[in-house]
Amino acid sequence: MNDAVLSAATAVLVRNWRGRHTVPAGGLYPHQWSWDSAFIAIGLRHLSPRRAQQELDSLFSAQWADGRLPQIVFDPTRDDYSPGAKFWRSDRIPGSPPVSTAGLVQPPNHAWATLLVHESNPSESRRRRFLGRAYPSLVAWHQYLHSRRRSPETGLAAVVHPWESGLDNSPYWDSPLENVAGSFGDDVPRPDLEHADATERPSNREYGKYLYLAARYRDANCDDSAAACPFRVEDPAFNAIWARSELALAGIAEELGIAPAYDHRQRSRDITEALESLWDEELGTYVARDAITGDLQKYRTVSGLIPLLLPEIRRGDELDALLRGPHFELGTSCLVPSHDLLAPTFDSSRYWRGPSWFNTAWLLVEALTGRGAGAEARALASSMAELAVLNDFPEYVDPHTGEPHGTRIFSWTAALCLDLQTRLIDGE
Ligand code: 9WN
Repeated sequence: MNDAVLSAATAVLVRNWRGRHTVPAGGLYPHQWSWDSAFIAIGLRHLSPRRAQQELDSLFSAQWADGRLPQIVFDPTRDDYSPGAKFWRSDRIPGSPPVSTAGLVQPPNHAWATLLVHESNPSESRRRRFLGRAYPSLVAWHQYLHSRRRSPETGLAAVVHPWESGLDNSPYWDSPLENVAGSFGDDVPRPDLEHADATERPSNREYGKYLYLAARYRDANCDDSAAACPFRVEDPAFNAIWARSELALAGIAEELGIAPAYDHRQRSRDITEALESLWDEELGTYVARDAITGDLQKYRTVSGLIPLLLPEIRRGDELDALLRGPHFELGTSCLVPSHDLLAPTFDSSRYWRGPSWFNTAWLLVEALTGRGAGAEARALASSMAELAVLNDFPEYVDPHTGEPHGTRIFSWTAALCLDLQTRLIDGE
């Protein structure tokens, strides 16, 4: 099994490599995606630390003048994804990079991935001055989040579009999206449906809102002011990943032997503390908050469990219990469902409204390891490998049956299984 995982995962990453970056999947996602690249680099580092560095370097070279790392860097030879380069026309937006990109962002897992890539081969990393090049980009990226996305009142960063969360059609966004008055309507381009079944993807109604919000943001030159952003939501996973990456930035500055640009550990603590305002006592989990209405979005989702990653999170014991209880059934369900198994809104095949994903499972393997639950972490890692190899590295699976959904030959599924196989399972 071990060799089968390694060789099959390697084949996926070789097939999806495009010279300087890896596409998430050749058909459905033919460009470079931001948080995908960071997850992919975490796996690639075991095959080729140099390729893992290139993966991140190519994303950093698409950074905007204000520090943002874009959600998508477009491959100019592909015009079969919507919304693509022609929709964004980023060359007309002040501060955009020389390559075509989307104007939105994705969760900030990059500093964490950068440190992990360095640690896989420190001498090669030092020889190529990888961290020295990455650190200023990562600081600028985090400062963008701090200065342009963070609310001084809550201390948390907001996403201005569901795509920015990476958990695109989570029930968290239902009510904030309903409050957005405009829409492109239901008749929108859906090239994604050529690669995945309509029952496994967001609805046309959601896409109408997605495109409206993206166009409005683009037309405001991707300015983060309230007028350009009728959707602003503070998400637990986005902020927890940011706090985790601040710890990695501290480690990078230490490794470089330089004075940090600011106190990264303090910032991580500040975000961790700020997350407490997302705690919902009744549900026993962190939830998202609509930053416009102030309303908590009362759903149990995998996003609310991700703060378990943070060493100083206050409600760790409650989250541990939630993860193992009937709503997520760690050890019984396949991986970790993206949404509460018992909720009326749960849907076992539709994208982020129920199916289990490999990146969130990887994040929870890390969280469990950090909390001393090594046996459960290894069991979760083993079931990731098994489900991945059996089903051609699917994008997501049914939490009850393990049936694969979405696209196949999906890069982060391969990369993260490869990482855990190498580090946790074979490394035992
Ligand atoms: C929009 C690439 C991306 C992931 C997201 C996932 C999905 C895109 C889409 O695919 O989103 O960004 O077209 O549905 O939700 O997390 O980064 O793999």
